[in-house]
Amino acid sequence: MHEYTLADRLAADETVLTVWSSIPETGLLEQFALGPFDAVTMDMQHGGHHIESVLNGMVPLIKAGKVVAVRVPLGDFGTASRALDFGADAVVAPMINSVEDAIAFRDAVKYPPVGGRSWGASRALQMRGVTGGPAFLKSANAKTVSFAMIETREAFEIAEEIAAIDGIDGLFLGPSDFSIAWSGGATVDPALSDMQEAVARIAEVARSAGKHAGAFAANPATVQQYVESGFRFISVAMDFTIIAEGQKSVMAAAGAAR
Ligand code: 3PY
Ligand code: MG
Repeated sequence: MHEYTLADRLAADETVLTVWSSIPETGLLEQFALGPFDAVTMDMQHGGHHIESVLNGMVPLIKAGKVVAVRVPLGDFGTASRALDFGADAVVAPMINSVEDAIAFRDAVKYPPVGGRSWGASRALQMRGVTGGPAFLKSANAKTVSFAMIETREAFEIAEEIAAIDGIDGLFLGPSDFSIAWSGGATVDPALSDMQEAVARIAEVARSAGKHAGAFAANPATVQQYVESGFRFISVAMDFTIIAEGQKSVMAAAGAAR
């Protein structure tokens, strides 16, 4: 089994690229365990992942030394705590729109004295090869990463306050929801040009607070733009897009484009 690595890699300012996993199949996650992505983010908010697929799906990934992140359902911080108990490296909480939301999230995922996470991480200890509760208690807050998603104008306005909270390790941009908010509901467009300065500002706010910046790149061609802005944990593509593109490219290579 492998130790947690995401926190160390981000602290070293490495870029960690993740696939966004929506299809709750361990067999598919095994393929990502063998593939080129640094990380897999299992999506329980809009994707099909559920508690059992997260529990089972992270096994081949951890064995292969991949970073495992879980995006939890809206407002479901208890599930964030469980994902960490199972052995996840990182948890991503959507729509953190107030300091109260951020504190409730923090309290569920960080042990005292930082938060109020409840003890029960036996599986994480086993999966991560940690011997003894006290050793885990001592290191878990620093080794696991909590990302608060910034997806609305309210969140953007208080991003500095959210980033300053002890136990919130990073801000994570959700560009689709952010574009809906930015345009007052007129459109959904992660590439919205008049929003990009605010997008870069999210990374700047996180980094100046000594925290990490993450983002969902709706288009892999925008990953470098996010890197240049200071984002380091970046989703490159969704699983079903990869499968759709792969099918098309195989058929095209066979001279049978459909
Ligand atoms: C968004 O872009 O709103 C997201 O939540 C990414 O999945
Ligand atoms: Mg969103």
